[in-house]
Amino acid sequence: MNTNTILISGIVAMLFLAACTHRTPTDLTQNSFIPQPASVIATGDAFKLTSTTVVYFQPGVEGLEHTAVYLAGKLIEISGLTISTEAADKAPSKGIYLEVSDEDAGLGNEGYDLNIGKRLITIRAGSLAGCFYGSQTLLQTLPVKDAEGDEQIIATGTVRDFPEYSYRGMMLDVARHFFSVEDVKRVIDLMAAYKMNVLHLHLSDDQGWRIEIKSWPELTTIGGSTEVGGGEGGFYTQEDYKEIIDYAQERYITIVPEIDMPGHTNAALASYAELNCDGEARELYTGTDVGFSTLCAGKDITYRFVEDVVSEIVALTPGPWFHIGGDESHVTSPDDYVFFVNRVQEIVADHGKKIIGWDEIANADLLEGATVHYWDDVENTTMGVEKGAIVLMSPSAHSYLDMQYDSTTYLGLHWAGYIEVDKGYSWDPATMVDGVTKEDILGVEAPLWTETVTNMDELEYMVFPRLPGYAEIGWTAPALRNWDTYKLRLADHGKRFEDLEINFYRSPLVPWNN
Ligand code: TNX
Repeated sequence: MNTNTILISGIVAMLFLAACTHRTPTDLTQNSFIPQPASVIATGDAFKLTSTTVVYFQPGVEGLEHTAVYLAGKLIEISGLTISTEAADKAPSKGIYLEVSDEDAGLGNEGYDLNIGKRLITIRAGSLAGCFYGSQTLLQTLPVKDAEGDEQIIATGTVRDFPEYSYRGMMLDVARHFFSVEDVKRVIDLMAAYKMNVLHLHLSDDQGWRIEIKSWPELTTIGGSTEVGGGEGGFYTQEDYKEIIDYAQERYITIVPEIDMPGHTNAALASYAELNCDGEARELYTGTDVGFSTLCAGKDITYRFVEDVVSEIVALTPGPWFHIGGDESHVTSPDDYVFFVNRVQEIVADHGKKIIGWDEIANADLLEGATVHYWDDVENTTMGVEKGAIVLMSPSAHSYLDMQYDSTTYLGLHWAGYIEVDKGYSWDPATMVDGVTKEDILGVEAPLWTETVTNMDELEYMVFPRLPGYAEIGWTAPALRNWDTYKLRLADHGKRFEDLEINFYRSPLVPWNN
C-alpha cells in the first residue's frame, strides 16, 4: 500500500465511522429529549425499526388502541415504513407494546416507563395519558422526517418519567386576531410533542367574540365580524369548537375556554345594547387599548347573559375549568367588580366547573377550588392563596409569548420586557412569588396575546423556540433544569422545527446545528 492508499482508506474508514456514529446512536442518554425526563438509563445497544415492526396494545383498555394508531401513524410518517397495530394480551417477544397498569404507583397520573430493548420496546403507564407521553418520548429518539425512508435505529435503555406539574399550558388569544380551526389544530400538535396538556383559548375580548352562542346570535354576527386592524375576524361555530375539543382530547390536551369579563367586553357590548348600563350599543373596536369596557354589574340581564353563555360553552367542554377573565376592568367600580365576580363564580360552579381568573379576581370572595392566574400582581396572588386558591403561573416578564425577544423583533410588545430564549427558560414557578410555594401551584401557562400576531407564520415565530422551554418548566424538576445543557438540546430540535416547517426565531443564544 502506498501512502496515498493508506490516506484514502483512512479517510474512508473515518467517513464510515462518522456515518456509523450518526446512524447507530447507541447511547440513549445522548438523546436530546425536551422536556428532560426524570431519569434516562442507557444500555448501549440498538433497536431496529423495520417494516415488520408492529405496535401492539393491551386489549380492553378503552382509548389505548387510539394511542397505538397515533404512534404507528407517526412512525410511518417518519420512516416511510409500513407499521401496523394489533391487540396483544401480553408483551410479545418483539415489536412495540403499549400497556396500562397500576403496578408502578410512583409514576403518578401522567408518568410512564419506556423500556427500549434490542427487540422489544414497552411503554407502560398508569394511565392512557402516560402511554401517550411515553410515545412522545419514543418519537423524540427519531427524526421527524427521514429523507431516505428506510430502517431506523433507536438506542436502547430505560426512561422513567413523570411531570412536576399537572397543568402545562399555553394560551392562544383568538380574539385580537382570529385563528382558524386548522391553525388551532397545528398548535395542539406542536404542544402535544412536548407533553403540554392544556390549551387555554381566550375566546372573547374588546375586538372580537369568537364562539357561537345560539341564544345570543349577534355576539358572533356582529361581535365576531372584525379584529385588531379591521380585518374580517371570524368565529368558531359550536361544531368547530367541538372539533377542536375532540382533536385536543385525542392528544391528551384539555381545552380551557375563557370568556373575559366584566372588562374586555366591547365586542359583546357592541352586539347587544342592553348589556350596557346606558342601554346604548358600543361601536365595534379594532384598536389595541385595554381597560375601557365593562358589562353592567347592576343589571339582571347581565347575569342572564352570563348564565346563557356559560351554560352553552360548558355543555360542549369536557375539561374541569372555565376561565372567567377578570383582568384590567379599569372602568368597573371596585364594588361592582367584586359583586360581579362573586355572582359569576356561582354561575360557573352551578354548571359544575371550577373557575380560573386572572389575578385580579383575588379581590372577590373566592369559591373553593378557584385558581388565581398570576400574570402581573404579586399582592393579588398572595391574597388569593390566603383565601384558599391555587395559582396558575404566567408571569408576564418570563412567560408571555407576545413579548419580543429583543429590541429588533419585528412583532410583539415589550411592556413586560424582552424575553430572550434563556430568560423564558430560566425561572422556577415555585420561587417566582414570595409566599407561593410548589404546593400552592397548579402549573404553568405561556400566553400568546395576538394584538400584533396576525397569521400562523407570525404565531410560530413568537411561540418557537420558547414553547419547549415552558413545556420543560412544567414537566421537569428544577434540579434537572439548566440553561447551559438545555440550549444544546434545544439546538438539536432546530432540525425538527425545520422539518415541521415551523417559522422559528433563530436565537443567537442557541448553538443551532442545522
Ligand atoms: C395584558 S395579561 C392583558 C391583555 C393584553 C396583554 C398584552 C392580561 C391578563 N391582560 O389584555 O393582550 O397584556 O401583552
